[in-house]
Amino acid sequence: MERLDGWKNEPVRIAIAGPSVVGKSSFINVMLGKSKCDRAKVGIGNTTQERTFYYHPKNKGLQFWDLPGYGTPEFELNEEYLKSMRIEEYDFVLIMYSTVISSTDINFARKLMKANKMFAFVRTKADEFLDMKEKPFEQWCREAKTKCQNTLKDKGVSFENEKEQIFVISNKKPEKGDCDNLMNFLTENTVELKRMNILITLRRQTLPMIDEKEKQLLSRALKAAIAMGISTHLPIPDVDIGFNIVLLKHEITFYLEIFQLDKESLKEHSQFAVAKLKFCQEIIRDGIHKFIMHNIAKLAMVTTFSNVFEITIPILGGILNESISAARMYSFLRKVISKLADEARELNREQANDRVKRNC
Ligand SMILES: Nc1nc2c(ncn2[C@@H]2O[C@H](COP(=O)(O)OP(=O)(O)O)[C@@H](O)[C@H]2O)c(=O)[nH]1
Ligand SMILES: [Mg+2]
Repeated sequence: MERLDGWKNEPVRIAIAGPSVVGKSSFINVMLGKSKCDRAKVGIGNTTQERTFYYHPKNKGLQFWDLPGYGTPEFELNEEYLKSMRIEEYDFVLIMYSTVISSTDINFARKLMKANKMFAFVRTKADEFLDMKEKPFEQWCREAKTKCQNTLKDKGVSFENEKEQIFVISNKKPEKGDCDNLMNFLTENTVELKRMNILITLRRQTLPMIDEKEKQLLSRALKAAIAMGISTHLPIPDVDIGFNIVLLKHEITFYLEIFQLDKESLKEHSQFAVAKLKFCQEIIRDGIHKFIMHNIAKLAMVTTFSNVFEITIPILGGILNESISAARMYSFLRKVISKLADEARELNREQANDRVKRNC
């Protein structure tokens, strides 16, 4: 199991930079969810005096570093600032601005380019333009991005993937604008070993994130199943999985949390939506142990093959047993993962419908 959880030792560090009062601390609070995390202090002045990091209590692997706003007499953007902020340590730097990009922001971006750091520009407070009479919100967002892109181009700041590294968001209404795109961007651009840290922590769950979670978990399930198959020599097709039940419980608990379908996370949704999630309701109602005992035979359909192997090739039985029991575990875990992924998608759709209804 330790090897499976190797990603925990590879934290993702994201620096949130920009001048004061643009919404850096508010953004961190949106990303980590409102309920349980240590909230970043939001204010009207220089509320952040030194770099501070925040993580979700359940996962220390995704760290948001709240940097003191630059461009003030206290924090001029110079070599000393970059040194004390330890710019070299971050995986991503998000440069936040709220109305226009300043020459200080551009200088900062240039320094990041020089240091080969991945960065993106994020315009906050988009909600202030939600109910404009002149143009629809989506059009305003597109124009804001093009404007930012042109300004940067004029000043010689270029991205690998131009349009995709400029985001327009609202911390007050994260469902509007690019907040979800920004989370997808962070996930997509993180190396595989670190990716789980982003996936497990961010409270908003987009459809591409659910797909990615499913993919990552399937590859993890294969490793877990092999570990289980090797760690115990199961008498096949006996359903008594003894020691492996502990490992299976660990895996399924983890999947529920990853898809945000655990008991705690479900409390944040309407009972109407949650009632539709039959599969995870069954796990929660029966308890994971009972669920495994009831379902392992039904969901792991390779049992018949194992009988044949045992009868026909008794000498190779030992070796085959290992791979077959691994195959059974994998088949079981795969089905649990895909059913949970489907329910996470369903919940996502319900939430979207709910938002549309509330906005009507
Ligand atoms: N309307 C609106 N206000 C925001 C948004 N983000 C932050 N604010 C407000 O802007 C002020 C400064 O926010 P804060 O997060 O402390 O900014 P920081 O100094 O960059 O960390 C606070 O009053 C926030 O409530 C946003 O997206 N929309
Ligand atoms: Mg702040």
